[in-house]
Amino acid sequence: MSDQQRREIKHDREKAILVGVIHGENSEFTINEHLEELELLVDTAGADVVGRVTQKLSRINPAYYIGKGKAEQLIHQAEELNVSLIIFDNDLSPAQTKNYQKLTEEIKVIDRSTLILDIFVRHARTKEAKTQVELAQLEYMLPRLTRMWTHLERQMGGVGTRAGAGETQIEVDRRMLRVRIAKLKIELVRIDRERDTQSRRRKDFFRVALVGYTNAGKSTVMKTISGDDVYIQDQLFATLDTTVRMVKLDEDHSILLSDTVGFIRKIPHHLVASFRSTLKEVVEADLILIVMDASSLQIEDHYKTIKDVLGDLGAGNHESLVVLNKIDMLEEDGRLNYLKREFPDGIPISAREHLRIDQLLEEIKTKMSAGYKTASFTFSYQQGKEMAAAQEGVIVLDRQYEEDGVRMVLKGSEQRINQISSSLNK
Ligand SMILES: Nc1nc2c(ncn2[C@@H]2O[C@H](COP(=O)(O)OP(=O)(O)OP(=O)(O)O)[C@@H](O)[C@H]2O)c(=O)[nH]1
Ligand SMILES: [Mg+2]
Repeated sequence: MSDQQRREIKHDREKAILVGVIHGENSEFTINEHLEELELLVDTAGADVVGRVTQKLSRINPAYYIGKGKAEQLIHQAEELNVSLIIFDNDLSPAQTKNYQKLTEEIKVIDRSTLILDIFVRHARTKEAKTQVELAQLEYMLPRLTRMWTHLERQMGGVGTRAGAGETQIEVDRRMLRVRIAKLKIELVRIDRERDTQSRRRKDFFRVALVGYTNAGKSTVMKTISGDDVYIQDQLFATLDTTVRMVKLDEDHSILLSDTVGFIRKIPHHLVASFRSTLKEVVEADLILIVMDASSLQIEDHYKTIKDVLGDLGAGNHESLVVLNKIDMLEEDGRLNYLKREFPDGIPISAREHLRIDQLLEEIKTKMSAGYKTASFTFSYQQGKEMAAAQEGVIVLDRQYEEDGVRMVLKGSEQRINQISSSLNK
């Protein structure tokens, strides 16, 4: 792309103002960090931030979120700056969204969830991701859909109105939306069933899932460990699907490694719900690698978000390892010491610079051997019943028919293998 083209593209980008509210426990510092993240989201969605507005509030205004005077001032400022987009870091209620539409026809006033959904629409590539995103978007829109809104949507384009679902939304009323939602749900059940068949085949392997905040470097870890070319971008939600790769750690240890969609603070509830089938690989994993960006000052918040989403998915108590990625970015030792205190079992690595990857692989192997054990057993030809019972819930790695009986090498959880041994030694 030439500089000229790049300038033109830049020129086409919409301008946005961000709004954050200092309220309750949230300090000004926290709000600024949140707005920093919101700015990254806006950039990923293809718009430029030209201003930030914050207001300290003891009470949220049900009509405009911020005070009415402040809301009018905000619209005025946006008009002056030629801004077409105002984005609240907090979720706006359907009523608040409608009230803003009464204040301005030209400027779109949206919230963080709408923006995240918009990015998901842009980044969805596979049929599954597209279906899931559309479902989440329609469910989010349903209570917010009004005549006036659809009328406005028709005139506006760009961020926040991008039509994956938008086209349908313009044409149809709520009832039609509900029909579409029902259809998408059926479609997802079908996709889910297909995934089930695939995942049954994967059951015999040790499955490791990469999870983490968006942009933490999950796909880079995947690339470094598997050696495969995967999609890596310095933007939020580059990955929306699940990729699974068979990785041979050494002669005795092979794992199935999966990389999937990242998490974010206040991720819209509908999104997590509709991405359940994509996230199945996480739910079924034997080991979860929680990949964190060690250079982020919001690392504790990120960790909390990840734990919350894992809990929601029913994977809160899975075996896990904390991976502190991007340590090449840490400038002072103090920071590393702090991280070591905060995450005593964390494994510091740099996926991009290939630093300490061996240590990570060793830790994975340790977890594997803790969970899995291989043992060899010989069954006499009279022990047909015992032999059949022993094969339940384990993997038969080898089977040899010898003179005195059948020799089998079995692999399974430590508990299961010990159980077989003691039943045979009785
Ligand atoms: N400095 C540094 N940058 C890294 C490292 N690992 C990844 N990155 C960069 O971080 C950015 C995000 O990396 P990805 O691997 O796409 O992150 P992800 O977690 O898969 O992100 P999403 O799929 O968008 O959720 C890219 O620009 C990477 O080059 C690292 O160890 N050090
Ligand atoms: Mg990724």
